[in-house]
Amino acid sequence: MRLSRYFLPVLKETPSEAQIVSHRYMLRAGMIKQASAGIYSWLPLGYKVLRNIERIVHEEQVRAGHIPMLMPTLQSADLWRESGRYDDYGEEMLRISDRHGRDMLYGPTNEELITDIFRSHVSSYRDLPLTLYHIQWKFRDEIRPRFGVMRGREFLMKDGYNFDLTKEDALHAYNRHLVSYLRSYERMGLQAIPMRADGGPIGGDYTHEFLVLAETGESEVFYDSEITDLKFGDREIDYDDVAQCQAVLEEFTSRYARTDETHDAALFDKVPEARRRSARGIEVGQIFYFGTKYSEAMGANVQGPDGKSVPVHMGSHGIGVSRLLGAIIEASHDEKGIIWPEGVTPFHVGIVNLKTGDAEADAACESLYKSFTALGLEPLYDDTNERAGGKFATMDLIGLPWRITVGPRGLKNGVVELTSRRTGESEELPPEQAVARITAIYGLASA
Ligand code: 5CA
Repeated sequence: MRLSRYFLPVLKETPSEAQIVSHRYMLRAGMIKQASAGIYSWLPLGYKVLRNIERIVHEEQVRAGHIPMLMPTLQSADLWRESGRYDDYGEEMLRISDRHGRDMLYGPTNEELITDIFRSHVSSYRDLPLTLYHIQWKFRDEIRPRFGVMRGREFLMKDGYNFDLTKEDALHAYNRHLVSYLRSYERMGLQAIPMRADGGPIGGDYTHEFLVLAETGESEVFYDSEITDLKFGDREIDYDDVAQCQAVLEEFTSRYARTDETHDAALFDKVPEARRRSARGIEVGQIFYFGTKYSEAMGANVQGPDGKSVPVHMGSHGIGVSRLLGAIIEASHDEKGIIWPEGVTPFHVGIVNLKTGDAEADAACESLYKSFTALGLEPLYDDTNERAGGKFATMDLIGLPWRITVGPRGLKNGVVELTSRRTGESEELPPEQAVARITAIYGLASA
């Protein structure tokens, strides 16, 4: 993309309404614009990152054997009356009536809708196990929407639902989700720690939240510091291997780690004092096993191997896709702006032309641009007439992990400058080598 043709409405001033750094940078970098309280338009740069996060979530869910689909945002109140949650959900639910006076609602989650789909089409244990998921907008009429996309009213969530014959099978589904979430967050450059939590309006008392530690987080958490040393990394995992998934769950949940809702001071005291931590965290996901809560209420039964009809065991599993943008920025920024991890960056590399209009500099930039594009990478080329200082400030603010600076002086010696946004370190090297370096970083074979 050429910056001269892009839509990147960068703000010079810090917006006064933004209280936390991720919200400030998302507004300043022209990623989002508030449409009304807790509801945002996703401008091109923000939209790109949102799509990248979605892609990682999809890839990891499909890898775990879960099946993508799409359910609507608007739902009929009748299904929620069946589960009993229409009255329970309270003021957070946005209730609407259509022209015929039918009660509708903007879905805050989808347990009812998916259970209805399941009971309409599945009646035998032979069709199990089954895990369906979608990535769809949700609406919760939060009393205090704040911090930009972090606590929105309209927000994008991945929600997945497993249907199993037995509790053991459903717990395996729970473990599969835990593993796939660890992988997903690490690919986004985040450490998200599973912590024992509370079921809330979803239900069930077996649930973990995934928390990214950050001072601006809304949750208070207590944990054994040893847990922060754990990494999933690139180990192989067979999602059908029950013991292997169980072992990962045990590895990541055996140490003390709880949100304030389930915090147990007596148990916490057993952790050696030097390792006891209390901190703030951002909840970026939650997994639940709730047994037959919805299947019993809504008659989602299957015929078991013995011919008896039994309600299925279920769980639901959510990732806060839009909230993750805020969480990633909270975890990865400096005083100049955002620092995107390679896995989610909106453009792979920025190209800064120090002297737009200079024939040699223009040609060198064009050549870099073409090389990256041919390799399937997306460069953002600043071909505007802005001063060099302004160009650098914009690149630093929008946080592309790599920048190539091209100017007449360097070109005389046959070199450009490659700069890491994270470390600030720069290196001069011939353009072809800069391309090779970047392609290697993104795991592609260079030309
Ligand atoms: N049905 C279950 C799992 S699919 C469910 O709704 N779980 S949840 O309530 O925990 O939401 C899942 C994730 O959505 C949360 O972990 C959080 O990351 C994100 N989320 C929840 N509320 C908001 C909100 N108001 N703004 C942005 N993200 C939110």
